[in-house]
Amino acid sequence: MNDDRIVAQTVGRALSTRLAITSMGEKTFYVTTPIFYVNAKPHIGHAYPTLVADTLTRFYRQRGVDSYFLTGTDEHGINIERAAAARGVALTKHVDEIVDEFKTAFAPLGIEYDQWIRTTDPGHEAAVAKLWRILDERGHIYKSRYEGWYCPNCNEFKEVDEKTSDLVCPTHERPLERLAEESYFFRLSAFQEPLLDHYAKHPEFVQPDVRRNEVISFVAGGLKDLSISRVSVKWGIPVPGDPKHTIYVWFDALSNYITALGWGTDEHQKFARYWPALHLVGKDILRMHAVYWPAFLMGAGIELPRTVYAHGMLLRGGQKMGKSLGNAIDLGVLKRHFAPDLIRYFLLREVAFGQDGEMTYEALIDRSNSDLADGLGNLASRTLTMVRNYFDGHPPRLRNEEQSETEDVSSRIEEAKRRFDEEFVALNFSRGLEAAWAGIARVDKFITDNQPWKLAKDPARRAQLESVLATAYEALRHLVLLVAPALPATSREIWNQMELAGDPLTIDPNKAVWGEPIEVSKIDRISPAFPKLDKGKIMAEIENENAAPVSEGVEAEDGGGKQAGNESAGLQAGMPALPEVPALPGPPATQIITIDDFAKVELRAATVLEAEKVPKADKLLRLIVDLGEPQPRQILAGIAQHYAPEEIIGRKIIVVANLAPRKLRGLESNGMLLAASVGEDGKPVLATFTEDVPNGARLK
Ligand code: ME8
Repeated sequence: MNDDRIVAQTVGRALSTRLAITSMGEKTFYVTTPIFYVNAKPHIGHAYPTLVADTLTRFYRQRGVDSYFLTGTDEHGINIERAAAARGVALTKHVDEIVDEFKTAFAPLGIEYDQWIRTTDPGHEAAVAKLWRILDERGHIYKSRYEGWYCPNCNEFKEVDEKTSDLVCPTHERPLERLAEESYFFRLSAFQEPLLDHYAKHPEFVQPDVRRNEVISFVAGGLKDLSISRVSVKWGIPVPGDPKHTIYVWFDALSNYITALGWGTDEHQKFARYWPALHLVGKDILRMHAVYWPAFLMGAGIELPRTVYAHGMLLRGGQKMGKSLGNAIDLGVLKRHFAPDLIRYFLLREVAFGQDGEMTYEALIDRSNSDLADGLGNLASRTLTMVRNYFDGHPPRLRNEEQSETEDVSSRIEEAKRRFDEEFVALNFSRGLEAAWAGIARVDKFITDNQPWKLAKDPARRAQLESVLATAYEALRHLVLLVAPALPATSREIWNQMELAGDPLTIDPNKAVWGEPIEVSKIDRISPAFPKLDKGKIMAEIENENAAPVSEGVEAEDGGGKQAGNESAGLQAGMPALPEVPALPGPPATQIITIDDFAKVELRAATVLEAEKVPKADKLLRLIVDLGEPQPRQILAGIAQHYAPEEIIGRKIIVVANLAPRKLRGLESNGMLLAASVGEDGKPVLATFTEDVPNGARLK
């Protein structure tokens, strides 16, 4: 397809206005997750938007909407280059291994995506270059020079006041890097008004509202042109016509949402069929999605996404879980102790989508026991057990002359179905599930009030017993269909135990009619769908695992928790054994540290102001050094046998400035000087500079 046709086709569609975040009236549904950096192991934070996307896709598909779910990996850029270097592994081998690890980690959660895009896919690379050329031809790109600060972990240029800033990335708490190089720029400033206009006309474009307001005030505050190429980064897509430049990794990554559908190629049928998308993104990457991405698309004349929805962060101890802090819940631990549907349910029910939410193993166990074991699981097993015991496994069916109580149950179930759909369409998963559980509670109460176990003892009340169990069984059928997108594995399991025909994930709950004829076989195999979890036992097992040595996987870039160990006896009863995430091969941890490990060490230039021997200590010198700080520091150094005090006064040295203070011979040492250990006796030779360096200058 030529560029003009792409533009004409997409601009036409861009004019249509949509008010709902997602809509049941649409023929197609397209949902995306962020594509994940392959610089660290996957953790539950990555799985979060992915399993939400999976649930939504299953929800729409079950209701007959032609749906497409895209996820994948962001594989270019300086942070990936460094992660591979830190492991001492070739780049292509590194990215392939981490991609496999992501896929293997997601599979046990029941995540079934339609496509896994990789930014190293040749088709993607060609389409990104095409998008660049279109923007260039339309005059949106120019060459200039970038000078400023950059966070290699965010892959973001940072606006900082050099006088007041500590030059550390607030998100990653790591030093910013100085960049001064030739760069291509995108005329983002020209899109301020068109973007504001789009936000005003399409309130659904950025959601939730609180995030929309943030984006509007950011854009209203003025937009600067965006640097979109790097000469100092080689691992990426070359700029068309100027291959010394590499396309900025966010330009490359954001394009995945259309390149995956074949945009810019002759195979663009999926683009025509599914675009525009619902983008699920973490609130940490909202600006790129709600400002840069639509501006690129507008510039190229491509229809904008339908909605960019920013979800909240999963927290641990009040802090964002993630690779930076290394506090993320490990997918290996989750997999060993908790059934996938329980993890899905917890994240959808406990964490209000759009807001931050704390995740703990204890809360996971509590939710499982209250809502799943005692709620849905108990309703299923007691209903099916009574059908087996009182009706030889043949569920009684409803008759026309049912009483008003049965009618009340059916109308509550219909109400649950209506509310569930309304909330899921608005991405309020927690409230949707709450509605389904209100239905479960109503059926439970109905059973308890009618005491079928008593009715079963009296042959004269057989018809009443039939009516009670027919109602319970029918309600369960509707409820299982309803919760199937959130609990795919256990819904299928209960459905099979109910001996119903078909797959609950392909039956639209809104088309299931109360009391309709159904195909059902004899029930005889009943087992609890959600066994009750023993909190004390599981917590002790998890703690033991954390204490025990585990097989070390490589923590690329900044790590993120330990590698999963072997399958333990804690595997949940009734759950199939799941494949272990393979440990990535790599050099032993003692030889290789990551760039972030190194970045933790603060090395600074200093001048020795004073030096004297410490009384009664042969080896120690007490030094007063100038580190460019308001007050000089005291440092104790074990060099007295090799350096006389007067020999080193005035010397320029290198100090580890962020070592915890330590007391030696009653004196506090606030740092450590660097020296090489030379010869057989390990004589220290002080490290220094051959050029003039100001005190306090940082070594990197
Ligand atoms: O930002 N809670 O990739 P990334 C919830 N490659 N979600 C979390 C989370 C947490 N604690 N931690 C991570 C990138 N996430 C880019 C995206 S898209 C064109 C390019 C989720 O690997 C969250 O959605 O750093 C976050 O935005 C996403 O992981 C990206 O992680």
